[in-house]
Amino acid sequence: MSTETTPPPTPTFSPDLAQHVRAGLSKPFKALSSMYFYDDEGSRLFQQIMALPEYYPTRTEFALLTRHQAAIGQVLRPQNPDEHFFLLELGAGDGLKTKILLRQLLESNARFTYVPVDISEAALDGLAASLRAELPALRVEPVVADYADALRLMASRPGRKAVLFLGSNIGNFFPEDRHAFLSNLARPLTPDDRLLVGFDLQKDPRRIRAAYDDEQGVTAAFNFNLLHRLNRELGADFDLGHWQHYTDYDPMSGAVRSFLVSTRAQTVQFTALDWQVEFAAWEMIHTENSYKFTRPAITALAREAGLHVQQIFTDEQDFFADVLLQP
Ligand code: AVI
Repeated sequence: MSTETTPPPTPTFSPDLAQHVRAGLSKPFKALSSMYFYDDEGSRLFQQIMALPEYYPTRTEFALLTRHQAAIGQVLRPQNPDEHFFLLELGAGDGLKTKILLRQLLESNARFTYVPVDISEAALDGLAASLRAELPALRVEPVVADYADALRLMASRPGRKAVLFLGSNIGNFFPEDRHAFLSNLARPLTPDDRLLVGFDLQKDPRRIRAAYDDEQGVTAAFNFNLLHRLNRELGADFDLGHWQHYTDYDPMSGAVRSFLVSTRAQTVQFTALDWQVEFAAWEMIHTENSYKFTRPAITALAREAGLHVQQIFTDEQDFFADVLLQP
């Protein structure tokens, strides 16, 4: 019998993630990007968040799209009904809300190809399968990509485009990155193209805060999944028993900020990086921003990115806005 033991598997990790973690956890106020929430488990948890009673944005935007589907379908498609266009959706996820528009466009005989772009292959596979079953006539070309690659793809694709960036994903950027992102998104657009962006509006601060700190703890699990991911992919040894989820809402800036809080002094080893990080008791890692907007802020943001606000669609309670922007 061989006495050899199987060597432990060498963790394979993304150099981008490794570099990001080293940089982020070396800052005076430690920070990690919420972009790394969305591995397959994170995407699954986000699906659960969207169904939570406290998490109003998804249901509200769903109601908004249902309410304004005919008008939105009309402004997204070219005036010439025979002209083909690409309906490109950045951060498509499960596409539940978008199906309202897809149905509307199909029923009005629009000629288009739906290009859902998402960072999670599992989420896109699920979406493609459900679209095949529910909307067999739809032309779909899913693309697994992050936002930067999606922007490159968009710029390289000839033909008319209607770009969807729904769900208040725009709120997850820092203000300076948000500006750069929207400017990059606007650059390849021609006056014939369309851009529909979802913004969560400022409202009762308690309602906003509750949406990011739900009773069942699903948002906490979503935040903790980032540490599980680092344990899995970078051989880290975060002990989840010594971390808490913490969220606050600052009405002055409109930012919901989420943190992971170290409840005691601790050292975390990253085996795959041959590196370790010290955390003081109650030190935090900033993990996410979810900005809430006012109408003047949306108009100013659009203008700075070289875009005009053409139309604002809102829900009955004025909680959420899908804004049509054009160069
Ligand atoms: C994806 N994004 C718009 C969500 C938001 O509301 O900022 C992510 C999220 N984070 C915690 N709950 C939901």
